[in-house]
Amino acid sequence: MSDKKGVQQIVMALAALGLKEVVICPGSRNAPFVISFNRHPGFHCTSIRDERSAAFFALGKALELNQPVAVLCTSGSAALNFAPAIAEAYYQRIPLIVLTADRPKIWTDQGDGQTINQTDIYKNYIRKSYELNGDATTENDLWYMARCLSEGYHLAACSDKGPVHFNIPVSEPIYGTAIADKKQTPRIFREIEIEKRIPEKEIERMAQQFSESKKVMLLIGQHRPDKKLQKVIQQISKFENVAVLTESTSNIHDESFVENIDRCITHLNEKDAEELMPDLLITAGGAIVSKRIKKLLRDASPKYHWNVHEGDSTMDTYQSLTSAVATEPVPFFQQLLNHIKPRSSDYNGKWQQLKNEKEKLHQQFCEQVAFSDFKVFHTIFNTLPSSIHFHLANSSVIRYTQLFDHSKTASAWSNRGTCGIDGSTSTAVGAAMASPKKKFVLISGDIAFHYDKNAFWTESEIKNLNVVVINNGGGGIFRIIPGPDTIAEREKFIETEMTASAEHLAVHYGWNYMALKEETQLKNTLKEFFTVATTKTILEIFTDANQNSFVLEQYWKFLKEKK
Ligand SMILES: Cc1ncc(C[n+]2csc(CCOP(=O)(O)OP(=O)(O)O)c2C)c(N)n1
Repeated sequence: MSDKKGVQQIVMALAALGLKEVVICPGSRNAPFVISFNRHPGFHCTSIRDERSAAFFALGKALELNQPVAVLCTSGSAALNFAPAIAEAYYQRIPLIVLTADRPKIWTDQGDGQTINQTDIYKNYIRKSYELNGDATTENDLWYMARCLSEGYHLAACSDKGPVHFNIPVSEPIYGTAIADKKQTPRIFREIEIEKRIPEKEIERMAQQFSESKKVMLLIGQHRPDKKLQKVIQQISKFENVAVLTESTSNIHDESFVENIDRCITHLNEKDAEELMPDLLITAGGAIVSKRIKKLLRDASPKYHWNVHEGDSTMDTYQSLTSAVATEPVPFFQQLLNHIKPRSSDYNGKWQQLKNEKEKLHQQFCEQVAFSDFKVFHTIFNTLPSSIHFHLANSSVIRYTQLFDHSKTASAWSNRGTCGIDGSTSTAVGAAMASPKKKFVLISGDIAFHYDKNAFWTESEIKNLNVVVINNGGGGIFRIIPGPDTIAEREKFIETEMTASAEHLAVHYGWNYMALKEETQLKNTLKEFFTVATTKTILEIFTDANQNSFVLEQYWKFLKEKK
């Protein structure tokens, strides 16, 4: 290992705490850590050059493995480049252990190269930041480091999931090595996870609210696939007064769920809106994509709103929160299920009727729809085999996905913590590398794809990822949301029209490339892409920006007028 006792202590403590994956960015100041992580048998190290991409890659791995992943960089602006992924991890509550090497503090702001003030550098987006001394040698200092690492690791992994930062100044010389002192076993501690149960009196009060409500809406946001969650929500959905609304990223499915929210609620008249909005809203999971359901619920202001979330239960997205339930959804819903009684209501029936009507109209529209982004998504979701794990870039990709039957996806994920376009590809690459037996497909717009092209700048072999790039000549989202079309600056400054393709990039990084420009080959090409295409294939589908917005507008009109 490095001959620095402080560095040895940090690396050995992280090993003892259970860390396995370390993503390493190049540099010199972090060399003592590079040496120590790489030579320690407990770690799998991946080298990624671009720090922004590396941190998203680590996020994708942590997401997939459901355990902390560390990302390490040298001092200076390298550390700042971790920031976008740290913010994403913060809002998605994904455990990232951020390790930044630093120069000795006495040299901050004294004209030394690659030296910036790294203390609290991520202060708004981090669960906790620690300063550790890589040059530490005394027993007390070494104990202090192991204590901070234990606390931070468990914070990230369990008690307040998310990113935790350790900034570690080390002085020169930095390349010395030594046999680690076996007697120097860091004394770490573990935090015991507590199973939370709602007190009986409370759950009875809540069950009472449930039973008195003729209209109960369960709205499930982004959640990793969870069979137990699916099962308990299916059980609750059998109650007549319950409607369950989900999105592609909820990753739970059932015939009785309303899985295409916007399809059902766009253009609701006042009477229907009143009938369909709940008396009791129960939310669980992370981000909700649909802006329309947020607006409807805010306007409706349900009598009760319970937000069931281990860490963000007090988030009052719908301006109507009455109970913040700070627990995991599965035990809560299981407990609730034991207390609630059926009551007669036509609420579920009304939602099912609406859903079926819109489903028919949707199918009719799809049968005659012209070649466009809409048609591409329709064909993707009609062709995909059930074994594929999707990563969906922001922004029109994740929105189109909500309009189609996504029940066949093995899983769907999107960086909806900050909704950035800066790391979708790197996240997908990280997830794919973490689960080599699964098949992944990233669907991305052209701008998001080019933004994060350094995701492919890795020597590690990617074996289970393909990419669909929807090239609509710029930020297509700005043609399908209201507003940008009212200003002259749209094309140049907002949509940022562009003509580049992904072809040269594919060649540059040794990926296969397929292009599709017309409808005739769409179905067959997608079938081939999903089933036959070898991995590391980029399929670029070119669509017309004007046509895309026109078709989507027609779709909403069709759903409304044909009622
Ligand atoms: C880092 C970052 N910068 C800017 C934005 C604003 N933004 C949201 S979507 C988008 C355009 C995305 O275009 P593209 O990837 O082509 O996808 P499309 O909308 O065409 O599906 C932009 C610039 C953002 N979300 N994140």
